[in-house]
Amino acid sequence: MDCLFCKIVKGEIPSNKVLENDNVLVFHDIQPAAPVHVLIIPKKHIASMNDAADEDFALIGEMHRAAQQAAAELGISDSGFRLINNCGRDGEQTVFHLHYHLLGGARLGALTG
Ligand code: IU
Repeated sequence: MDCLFCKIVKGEIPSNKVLENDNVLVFHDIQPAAPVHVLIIPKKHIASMNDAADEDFALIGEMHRAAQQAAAELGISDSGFRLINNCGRDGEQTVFHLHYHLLGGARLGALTG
């Protein structure tokens, strides 16, 4: 399968890792949109949040735990952060391997449409 994030999981494409366990990988986004901007991905290929099946939601819980751990590791727990999933066309998803963006390190402004 020609999936960029699967290649990162397999180590075929390098990434700047923040943390990794059996099921989840966290690495720095190549085009940061905030002082801290990392991506939380499952090692299992799931194309988008729309494609998550019932059995995937424990894994999605693990992604949230990894986001909390990465925030602590990166020193933004106390100041706060934003955790975002872009899904599909209107969500402006560009990489079709499920991921959360963890953004912080500055005041991010209110969400607008
Ligand atoms: P999106 O939610 O699918 O739009 O986010 C994809 C992100 O993947 C985006 O922020 C890119 O900068 C990021 N990214 C990356 O970190 N490394 C890459 O090689 C590529 C995209 I292509």
